[in-house]
Amino acid sequence: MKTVFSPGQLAHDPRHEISDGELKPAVEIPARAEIVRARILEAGMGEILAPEEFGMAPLARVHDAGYLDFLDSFWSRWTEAGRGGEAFPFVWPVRGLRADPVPDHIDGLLGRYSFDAGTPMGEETFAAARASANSALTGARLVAGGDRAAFALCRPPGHHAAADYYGGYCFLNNAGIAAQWLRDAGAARVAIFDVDYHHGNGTQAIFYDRSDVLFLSVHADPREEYPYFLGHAEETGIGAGEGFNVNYPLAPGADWAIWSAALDAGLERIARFAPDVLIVSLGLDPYEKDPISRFRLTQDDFTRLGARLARAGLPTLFVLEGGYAVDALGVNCVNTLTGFEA
Ligand code: Q9C
Ligand code: ZN
Repeated sequence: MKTVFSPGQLAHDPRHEISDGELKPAVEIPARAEIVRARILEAGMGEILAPEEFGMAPLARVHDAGYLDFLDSFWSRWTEAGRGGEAFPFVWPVRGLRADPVPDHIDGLLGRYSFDAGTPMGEETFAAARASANSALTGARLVAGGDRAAFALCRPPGHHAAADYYGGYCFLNNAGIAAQWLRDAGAARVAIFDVDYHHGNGTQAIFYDRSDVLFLSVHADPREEYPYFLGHAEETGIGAGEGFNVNYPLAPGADWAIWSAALDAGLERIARFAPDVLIVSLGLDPYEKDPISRFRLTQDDFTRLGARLARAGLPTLFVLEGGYAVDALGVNCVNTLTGFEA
């Protein structure tokens, strides 16, 4: 299958993040994408294409206009306020405070449009996030055009970003943007299966009231793990979306036997939904040696994952999400994709 990737995605190059309440070296770094790209070339997996430019319109189908304007104007506002380094939010409109009116000052805007302090922003962040979304959109166009599958090597990732907030290293919801684009291109139903270790809170929130996009996620139980405030089993959708959101929270420590039982349950739900396209939010952080995660998938389990996804028999767009065991990312990614193609 073809891979879509732009070197422009590397321009977001954070130094630090706030993790577990402390300032630490950033883990969502350009090397993640470079290692995956190198392994794809080494494995002779197929062509690597540069994304096409889709402009702002497909982003605005999913994201709030004020949020996109904030991302676009962030660096000029930040430097006008006399700042120059990477930015972290530090005040939020939580219960009892007001998210509307939107503040004018950049410090207020950072809090209004984020949900965690773990996600650094810099001068090139929005350009890199746009390039990442263009990779997802180009992959969607390949699948819509008849390719059995495509791999969008998205970085920065997307699944924690909702319509009007960033966080969890995510700024634009690449999988959600691709899903909406596919709907607009004529797909009646799209399923998004999120296998990242962390719950895809942003994707869930975007499609929560809709029955045309089925969202499913296998992830660490939010009682015990980030993002803590979404991803429980009882979140099943609202209104027209009731029954079209499916969470499989698992206790930390889950191995392939436990994890793949949830995977199979999700695939059964997808079969009943009968989508035109499947999007896989491919987080590689369920890996046993991932530095920030506590599931126990082995390198061979990723091959098994690809093979099981292939059995759904659907046109499939893989969109990279998390995964931080940098040396193993390439192997686990290519194992999934070749497992699918075998
Ligand atoms: N000990 C993605 O995988 N830090 N984002 C959690 C918990 C944030 C992960 C620290 C993790 C965000 C795309
Ligand atoms: Zn993750």
